[in-house]
Amino acid sequence: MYKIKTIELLNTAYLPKQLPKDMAYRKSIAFVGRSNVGKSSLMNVLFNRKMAKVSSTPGKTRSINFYLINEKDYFIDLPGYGYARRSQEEIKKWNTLMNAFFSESEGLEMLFVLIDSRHSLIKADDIFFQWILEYHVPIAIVLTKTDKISSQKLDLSIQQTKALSQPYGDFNIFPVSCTKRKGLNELFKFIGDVLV
Ligand SMILES: Nc1nc2c(ncn2[C@@H]2O[C@H](COP(=O)(O)OP(=O)(O)O)[C@@H](O)[C@H]2O)c(=O)[nH]1
Ligand SMILES: [Mg+2]
Repeated sequence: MYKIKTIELLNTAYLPKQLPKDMAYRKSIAFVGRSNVGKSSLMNVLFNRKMAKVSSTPGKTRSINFYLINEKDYFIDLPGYGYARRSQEEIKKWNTLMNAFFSESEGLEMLFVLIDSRHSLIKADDIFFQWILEYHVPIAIVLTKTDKISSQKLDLSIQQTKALSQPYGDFNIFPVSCTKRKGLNELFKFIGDVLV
């Protein structure tokens, strides 16, 4: 079980040159997903305090935020993808920054890809999975907002997510609800195994 004792927002990078030098050797986990999938909410419940901004306007975060946890590990908040109203210029910036990040992320022990449990994988997620494949990073899926669907629908969503993500790998799937605080223990246990 991973226990968070201290949290410090150490670094915010908008450009590749702003990425922290120690990210190559610090053990880290990162979170990514479509805009509005519930990434900030999940990080806040994991942190048990409001560090990440929960937004009503999607597509706001364009930076990579590095949270130093327990003075040794990084929890990394990556900018969302699949936001329809993003300009070509912004997409290019996202690509450049994310490419630089994943090219230097030897310390990355797990990338959590957040998927909305109501929709499972949609086109934007497929595009991301295809893009991330070449970096060979370990991936796990977090199904978010499970309080919004029935338990039968959730079972279906898990099966569907397993099937749709199969072409990209055999990933662990963690269903969570931030509002109902469900599935968090399983996630912390997994994080504990990952960041030994
Ligand atoms: N019902 C429900 N709503 C959620 C949950 N997680 C996030 N939300 C809502 O979804 C919206 C987007 O959340 P946010 O964390 O800002 O998403 P982000 O853009 O991925 O960082 C907000 O209105 C949240 O309150 C959840 O587990 N259950
Ligand atoms: Mg956010």
